[in-house]
Amino acid sequence: MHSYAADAKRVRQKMAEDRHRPRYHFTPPANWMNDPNGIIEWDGKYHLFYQHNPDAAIWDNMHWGHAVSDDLVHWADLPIALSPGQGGPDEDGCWSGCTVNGEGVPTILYTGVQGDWALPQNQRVCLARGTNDLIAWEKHAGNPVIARPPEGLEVTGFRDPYVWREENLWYMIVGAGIRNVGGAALLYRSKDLISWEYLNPLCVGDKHDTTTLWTGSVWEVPQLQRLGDKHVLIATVWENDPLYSVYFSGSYRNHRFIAETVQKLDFGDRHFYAAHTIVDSQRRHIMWGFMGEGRSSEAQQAASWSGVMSLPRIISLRDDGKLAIRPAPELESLRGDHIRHTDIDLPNDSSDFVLDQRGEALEIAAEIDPLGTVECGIKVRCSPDGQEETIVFYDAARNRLGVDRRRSTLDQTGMISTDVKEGALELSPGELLRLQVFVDCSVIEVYANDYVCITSRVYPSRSDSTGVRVYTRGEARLNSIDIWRLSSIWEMA
Ligand code: DQQ
Repeated sequence: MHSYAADAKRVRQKMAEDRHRPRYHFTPPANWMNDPNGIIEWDGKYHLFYQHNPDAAIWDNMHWGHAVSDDLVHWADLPIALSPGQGGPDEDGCWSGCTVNGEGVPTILYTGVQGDWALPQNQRVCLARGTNDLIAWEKHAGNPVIARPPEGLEVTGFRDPYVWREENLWYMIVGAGIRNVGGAALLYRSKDLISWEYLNPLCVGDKHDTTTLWTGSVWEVPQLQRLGDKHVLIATVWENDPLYSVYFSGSYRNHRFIAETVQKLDFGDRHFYAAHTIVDSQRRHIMWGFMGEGRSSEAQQAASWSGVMSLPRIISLRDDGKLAIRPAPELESLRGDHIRHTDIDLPNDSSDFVLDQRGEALEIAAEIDPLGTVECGIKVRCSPDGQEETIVFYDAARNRLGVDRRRSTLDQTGMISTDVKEGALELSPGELLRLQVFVDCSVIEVYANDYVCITSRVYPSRSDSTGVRVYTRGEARLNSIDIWRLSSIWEMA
């Protein structure tokens, strides 16, 4: 085994007893991780790169961590791909970017930071080329390939190149903000990935518009994807702090993107951040996001790890302009011990239907007929006495789906996020509520009716908070529920 992988395995083994550390979601071997970067399928393998501080569980000194997978589920750690270079344009950080196939050569375009990162002129586009196994990377001697933001634009951010091929040329958007206007994606063009010509803003938001979902001052990690006969612009809204990931659906013509609708990608807000999407060899659009912690920096440092990658999500576009979002089917390979119940009338009283399956790493799939219910849903990470529980709820009166973590921990320090996050889920008359909930220690990922997602993080204080219950306020019918124990993706022996 490569010595980096052996070291990483030892570190993972040491942390295997940590009750909050996910088992089947990707985490860094140790220390800090944030955005997914430059994911690419190369020679039949999926390569995941990620923003990584290898020295501490805090955001600082960004590198590109690296892992590889044959099946999108099990990952093997590889050596760090990019590290800040002393005296170079990435001296203070190798920030987010993408990987493309540059005429047969794996090529990373990323953000180099030198000096005070808050100044947009210190954020520049750099390039590195890899060996065919994507393990060793050489930075382009002429870095940066884009040295400054376009003349005449007063930008408040300039980072996160995303590159695609169109009519035998390369196109790139860079995430930005235009002062007093709003977030923006700036469009460039190149013949060779090295020399870039600025064209125009691909799209600019309006930070003064509060009539639709607010899209803030800076757009980070923008991506343009063609889905069916439409285009979707994915971006992350930053306003002095990470807020949430959004997608605009609309049209791309004459090198401009015209947005028609804007939606949140995930109602968990900053728990699903910096979404990164690839198209794989099966022509599937696969998306990952960074699931930040919901506990104090001190707790993260004490744990020696921070940050989780979401499960891979397959996205497509529905007729109503919304994204359909489903977990990748490959994840079914993790399913083990299973229970199933069908046709259960949930009475209109306060009792919960307690499931005979417990665990910290579960997948739950339920189909509920809401009948006359006011609210119904699934409680996870429940202690036997119900003192700790996290509630995935469907509020039928308000057409909302949410995650309520007000009682997800008995910890009284106030250092753990305990709020309610929710968003619209409008069931048409007679439509069933279909919930798929992934529980993985401190991770909760909820998929509802194939188009609404809520990602959350919870830190139960009790080791017996492993139960699952179904509840209703008002009469409902549980058509079916399946619960699987899911296995770990890491070989610990
Ligand atoms: N994270 C990176 C930036 C990007 C931000 C720095 C998004 O390149 O804009 O770690 O989370």
